[in-house]
Amino acid sequence: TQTFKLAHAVSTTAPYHLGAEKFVEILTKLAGDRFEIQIFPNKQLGSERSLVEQLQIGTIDLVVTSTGPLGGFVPEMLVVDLPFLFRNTQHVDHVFEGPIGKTLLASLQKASIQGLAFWENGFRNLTNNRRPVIQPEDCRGLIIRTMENEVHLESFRFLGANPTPMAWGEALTALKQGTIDGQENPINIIYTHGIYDFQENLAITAHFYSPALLLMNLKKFESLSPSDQKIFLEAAQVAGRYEKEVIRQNEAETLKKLETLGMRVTRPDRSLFRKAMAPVYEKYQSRFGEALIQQILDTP
Ligand code: EAX
Repeated sequence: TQTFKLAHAVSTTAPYHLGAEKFVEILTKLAGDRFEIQIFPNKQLGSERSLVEQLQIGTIDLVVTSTGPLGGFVPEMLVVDLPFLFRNTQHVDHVFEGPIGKTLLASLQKASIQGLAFWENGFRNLTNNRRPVIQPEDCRGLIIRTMENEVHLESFRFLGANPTPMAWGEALTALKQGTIDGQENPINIIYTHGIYDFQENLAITAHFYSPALLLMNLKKFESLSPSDQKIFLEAAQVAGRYEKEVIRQNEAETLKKLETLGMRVTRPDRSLFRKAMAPVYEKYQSRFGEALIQQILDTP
């Protein structure tokens, strides 16, 4: 039996963890007990950026992560983090299951990473402890934690907020200590990390779509036989579809739970936020190429 270490940085109730367990289940169904996957959840082996670094050198074999920190390893990945780029989950699936997704997965190889499949973190919403957010002006001066992602940081600067980049573990501590005013994450992350305990206001801005990925150390992937590589890719794909369904089917119900748990939910006019963040496109389309951004926007 070949043993692989799989790590992630979210709680064991979060969809990434459920997806990782599904991946193991499917792999076992397809390959019997030839592979043993040990899951290290909940930031045990470090933050997402650190997990990707360890994946590159091979001390960790598989990682589930958001694309948040990936732009620092593979600049092409940053295009997916542009605000209001994805219209809905159907648009998301058409992009990431099509040629654009394949190209993005291939771009990871030069960083010693094999992208096995796109999973999902989700559309990101804004929480804060200072005031309900109805329009961009309400964000003025708010100290908002963002992921370590320059497109996210720039987008919040254009919004008039005061963004500060942090790993997720640091963000949780800062939220508990009240040293920051807010953060932004999908509903499933807000719920599975108890953010409702220390954040009062939730604005359904859905300002970024946050993809996730199941990644594998490239050398380890290439050491597999061609048929076993197919098995790993197939298991990653099927587990990814399961993980997306878990997020999407529970979204409405989880949002109701957040309200019951005391969060005050606002539904701002998202077009105001899109307009406020739009200048970040000018800043980045020279880097990503207008063609790729247009290709994503034109995907049905
Ligand atoms: O990947 O760091 C973040 O805010 C991520 O969205 C979260 O931990 C899941």
